[in-house]
Amino acid sequence: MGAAAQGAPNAPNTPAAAKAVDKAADLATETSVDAGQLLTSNQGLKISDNQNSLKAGRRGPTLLEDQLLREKIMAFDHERIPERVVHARGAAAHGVFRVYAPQDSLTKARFLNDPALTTPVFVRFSTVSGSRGSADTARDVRGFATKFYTQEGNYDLVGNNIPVFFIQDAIKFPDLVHAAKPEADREIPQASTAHDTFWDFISLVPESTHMVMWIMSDRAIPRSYRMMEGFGVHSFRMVNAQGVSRFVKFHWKPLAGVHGLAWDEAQKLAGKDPDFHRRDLADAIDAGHFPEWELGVQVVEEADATRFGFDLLDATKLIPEELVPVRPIGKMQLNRNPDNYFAETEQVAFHTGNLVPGIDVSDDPLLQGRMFSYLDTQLTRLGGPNFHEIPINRPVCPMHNMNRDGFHRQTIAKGRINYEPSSIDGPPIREVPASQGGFASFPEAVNGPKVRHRSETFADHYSQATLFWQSQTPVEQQHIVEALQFELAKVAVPAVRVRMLSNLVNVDRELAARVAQVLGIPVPAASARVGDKRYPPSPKLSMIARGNPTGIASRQVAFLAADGVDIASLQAMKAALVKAGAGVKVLSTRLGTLAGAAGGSVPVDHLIVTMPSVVFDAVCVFGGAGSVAQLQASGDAVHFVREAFKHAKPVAAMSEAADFLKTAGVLPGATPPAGVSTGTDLPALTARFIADMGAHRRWDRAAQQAMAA
Ligand code: HDE
Repeated sequence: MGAAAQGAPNAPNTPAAAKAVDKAADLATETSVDAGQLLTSNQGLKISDNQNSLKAGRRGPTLLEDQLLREKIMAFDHERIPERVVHARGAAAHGVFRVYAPQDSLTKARFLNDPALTTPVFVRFSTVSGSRGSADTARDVRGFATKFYTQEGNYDLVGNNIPVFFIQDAIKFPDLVHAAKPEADREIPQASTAHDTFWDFISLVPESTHMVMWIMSDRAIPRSYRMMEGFGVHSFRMVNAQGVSRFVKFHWKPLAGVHGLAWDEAQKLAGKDPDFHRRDLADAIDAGHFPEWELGVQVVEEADATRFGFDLLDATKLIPEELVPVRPIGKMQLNRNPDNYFAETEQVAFHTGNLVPGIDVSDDPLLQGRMFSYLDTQLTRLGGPNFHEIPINRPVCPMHNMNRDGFHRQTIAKGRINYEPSSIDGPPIREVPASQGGFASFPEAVNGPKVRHRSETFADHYSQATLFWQSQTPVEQQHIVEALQFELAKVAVPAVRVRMLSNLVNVDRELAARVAQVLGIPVPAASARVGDKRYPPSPKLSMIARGNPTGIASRQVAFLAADGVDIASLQAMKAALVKAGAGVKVLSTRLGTLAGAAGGSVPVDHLIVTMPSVVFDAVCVFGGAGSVAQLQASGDAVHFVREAFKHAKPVAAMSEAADFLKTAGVLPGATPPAGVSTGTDLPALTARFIADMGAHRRWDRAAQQAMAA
């Protein structure tokens, strides 16, 4: 453990010592730079030959005594640790959190009470069901796990990008995950729920219906980790200094808006750039486009736990924001990429039980199971009980206790006292009363018989699924219908499809009918249901109706060009887009530089075939007769624009490049389809293009369904 770490054994944890520590400085004590150094063994022995093992004779067998070969191969053989049983695929970043104003009426948590305090954070985003090497853009819920390195200890908010969950009780989690993961006999399909076992389980567990609506929506194929909401999902408690406890639901609201991919695009990205989200996060931070989220809370008095017609302890339910507004309390910014994927992103260990005074858990039976699971899983994954000493996991405040020994212990605890209480060898280690900052669980009164039982207040499985459906815009509803058609069409067992449709009838008859029509089966009778609460639609549940900012910072734009291009227009458009924060790449059919129609040259960034349309947000084609003719002759260029069009992306063409759009079939008549801009007036074209990009996609573009790409 680094000497500068506040968690070092000799650091006192008296209040006077508890000053802010920069997590980056803490990690720096462990950071090593190999560049320019002399090559040594693990023991520091300088190595003279790293190319050849030690042999008996020039062509003879390798000697057992070759300690250098043995050490190197030993390290290599053990580079892998077990991947996370869920959320194996992820990417992370460092950042900071700051509260806007003291939240003392709500919580005594110090990091939520001092606006002058900057709390370091480490955030890991993930998919759930795919393995570590799976594609980023699978249809799946995304993990959104935040570790706050507070002065009172680490606080982990281990959430998702969807505010509800599939199941109500932790005892069903292994079944859910088994059903969603690749099927047990052949281990296929990878990172996809479009298979029999998932829908078999889901159709038999109607409490999952609300969550199913969310994962069939575009929330499950985000454009970027930076463009997702985050949710604590469960009701947690906040407790103030007077001991008053209230329920809170946590929300992360991205300042970049909430945006999704097209499903066809997500599938293609899985092959063309499986690291799409990972790359997007790292590139945005490298470019200085630091992702930001506001932390918000919905607060409910404990006495009101069932006032809204559902139970706040039921993780398949949300509180509509129109019922209880989200109160913004602070802001998080991610501003530094990890230095080493394994040391930081892979070894970070989150735990719902990492709490600080002023934040506590509720009796939600799903959360209760998580309180057990997270510590338990790290024992196997990180190889013993000392994972809290791994640099990314250790707190920035002092840490002292009598936990001892075990695999990989780093701390050298001095003296013979390894128990508490003690009276010899100096002043004893001592407890801290709650009044002085010690953690004390909220003294909730509990009684009742010991039973295996699901509360009757959890029984209504469909009303909020209907709320979600009815809160979507028509385009979003269409995407949900198409996702259900896709997934259920991949189910081979007819009875599973029918049973799922019976559940969907309870959500909305028309929804079930639209799915059934493509499956080629009649709409079955509704399955049994309990409860029928009517909610007014909640626009905040819609990615579109919620309202999003229209800036284009960090959006990626492709310029298609070839020799003979109108360089002046290309440069002027590029300058305008870059000024607005977008990234621009020139793509062509060959690398090198392109000659301009009126002289000059422009460098090519990528071949069209290596950077497909799916990795861009928008595409612009430039004039110059020679350039247009070459692009018209390139199947890859034509496909690029057709595909961008199919995925509802803004397409622009300057002057005679409109002919190229005609060749590509995206400009069928005199009036351009929505989000397709042409013209000879560069400033006007640029303004339209930027406005279209700010709206993300033209999902309403009528012709894209028919586009073959
Ligand atoms: Fe997790 N979950 N989970 N989970 N979870 C894990 O912990 C578990 C649940 C979530 O980036 C595991 O270290 C149970 C809900 C995230 O490292 C494991 C139940 C939510 C991450 C585990 C749930 C989450 C995990 C696997 C049902 C949203 C990734 C590896 C009772 C609120 C954290 C690990 C990271 C990871 C258990 C349900 C979020 C096995 C038993 C609901 C974001 O401990």
